[in-house]
Amino acid sequence: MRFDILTIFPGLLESPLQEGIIRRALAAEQVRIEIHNIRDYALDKHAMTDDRPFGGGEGMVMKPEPLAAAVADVRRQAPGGRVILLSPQGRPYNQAVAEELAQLDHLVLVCGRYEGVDERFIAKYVDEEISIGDYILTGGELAAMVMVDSITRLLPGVLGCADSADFDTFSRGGLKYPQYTRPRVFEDMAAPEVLFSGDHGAVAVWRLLAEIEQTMTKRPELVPRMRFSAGELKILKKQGLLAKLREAGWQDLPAEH
Ligand code: 9D3
Repeated sequence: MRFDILTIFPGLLESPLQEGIIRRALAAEQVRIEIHNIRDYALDKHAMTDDRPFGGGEGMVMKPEPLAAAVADVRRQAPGGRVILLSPQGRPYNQAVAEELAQLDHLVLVCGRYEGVDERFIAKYVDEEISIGDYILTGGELAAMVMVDSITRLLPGVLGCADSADFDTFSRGGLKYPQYTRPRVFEDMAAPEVLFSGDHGAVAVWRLLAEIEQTMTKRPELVPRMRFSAGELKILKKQGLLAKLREAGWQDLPAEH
């Protein structure tokens, strides 16, 4: 996967890419990330990237020409990427969108600033607008980082098998079970006894029940979409939990995959 990121604040994007899994994926050339300073594509001697809105009003608007020149330069280097504008008006981002975009091999992420971007640039150059949620950021840079982070970890070979263990939880559609590590007793709180039993079956049952409890308590709206294997359903039936799940809106629908 190649990401090209267009921004007037390249410094905002540098350090998140220099640590952890993203750094490792860059070193292994599983992902390539090119940051472009929009200011380098400004035409006038002051390198202006924004201007006052036609019709008056608060704030500034990003000028179309530097953005268009930056996209043209990216296309010269690597044709054919999907151009995404990070914008409060965009399609809501979630794991399904991340999985969809992880299938592509080139994304061009345009980070807006100020009150917005000249609509003519959007009309001609932008394939899609994406928002990362209903809260107000100061610009698209952190949103672009959220996309790079969430998409990169989905690319083949980026996560080791151990890291990708959360796959089973996502496939179940609810929250993950609580985790514990040493010390066994922390500030008078002991970790659950079953985790020391050495009984892998008992641990699996405890984790299954803990996931249902976590989801019902913290994210009840996710319960209706939870999916269980035949083996898990047998356990839940034995535990008398199916009625409780149904009360919470759960329906035993056939698996989607
Ligand atoms: C105060 C200005 N707002 C008027 C209601 C409009 C506005 C313009 C630009 C609000 C935020 C921004 C900057 N935000 C982004 O560029 C952005 C964003 C966001 O704010 N929330 C969630 N996802 C995204 S993606 C890009």
